[in-house]
Amino acid sequence: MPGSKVPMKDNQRYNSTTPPHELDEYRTPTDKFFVVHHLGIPDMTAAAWRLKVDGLVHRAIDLGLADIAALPQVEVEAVHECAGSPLRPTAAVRRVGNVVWGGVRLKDVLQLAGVGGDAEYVWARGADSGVYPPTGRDADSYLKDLPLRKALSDEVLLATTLNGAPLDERHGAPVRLVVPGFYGTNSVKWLTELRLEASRANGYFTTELYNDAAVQGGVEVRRPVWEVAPHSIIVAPAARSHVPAGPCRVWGWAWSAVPVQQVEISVDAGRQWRNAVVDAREGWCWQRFTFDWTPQVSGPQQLACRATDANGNVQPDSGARNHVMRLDLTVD
Ligand SMILES: Nc1nc2c(c(=O)[nH]1)N[C@H]1C(S)=C(S)[C@@H](COP(=O)(O)O)O[C@H]1N2
Ligand SMILES: [Mo]
Repeated sequence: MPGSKVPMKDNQRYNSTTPPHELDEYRTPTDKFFVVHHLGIPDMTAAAWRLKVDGLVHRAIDLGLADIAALPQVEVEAVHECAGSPLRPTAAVRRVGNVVWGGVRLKDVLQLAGVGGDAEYVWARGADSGVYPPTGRDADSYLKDLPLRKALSDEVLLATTLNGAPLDERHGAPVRLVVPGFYGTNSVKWLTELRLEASRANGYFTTELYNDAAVQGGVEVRRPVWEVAPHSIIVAPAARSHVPAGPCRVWGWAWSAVPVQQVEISVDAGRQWRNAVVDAREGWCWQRFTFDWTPQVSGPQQLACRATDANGNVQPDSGARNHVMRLDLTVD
């Protein structure tokens, strides 16, 4: 509500990461699903929750949970990946999970207000506020933006459930945005406002942080951290494990904003690469890959995996949030 700021329950910046070898189920159970918040957790109660839809709309509206419950309810299973620290965009944290979200389509909510002809972006605001500890900057809310075309896509939800249970407060209860195909940072938790605008939001977490420097035609450009780049992780064998000599099944998960078409495995520290078998993508989920390996020598070995997506984008070797994962183990 304008002017009435939601108090914070705690001001603790928080993140948790599940190691790849524990992500051994197609659907990540909620207790193994990572959590990230930059400013802490706001003190939101379901009864008091309101969502404003305003800006370039035909009529500004204000919704409560009963209005959300009255819209068609849908589920989307999707991979959810954190882009990592916005201050270290080239570090790979591999903070990821594959979960089922339930709720309503963002487009159905926007249509209640009517999208104005000049609207190009949807700004999404969370109720959390306060200091972002790594830089000391005071943020008066967590504000992100989406291109309107993505916002109107069927897979983008205002979620009220996670893995079939009511969303818990750490994951953004009572209502959060979920943007399959885009990095987790865009999936605003504790959502309180959707605003249609002709330009990008000028928030700290939109146009200052979370923009990658890139060079395009010799000119330096800044690219919003939106679409997920191809990525893959080895689930088994685990890093630093000992595997017996003899046949060994190497397997893991691969994903990207578009389907992954190839995963290659190296068992010799990146000198040679061979194709793994990759399952087809279902919806917005990650894809399983498997590779049968019979080690030829015993002792320390290094495995690596590398995904290529349907647009031909391939994981870089180093220096990116999605750079190739390498894993050391010992063959006994
Ligand atoms: N309101 C709000 N939404 C937020 C954040 C936040 O700090 N505040 N963190 C974002 C980041 S960086 C990620 S990766 C995801 C994490 O979602 P999860 O904790 O449900 O896994 O939430 C995003 N949404
Ligand atoms: Mo994140």
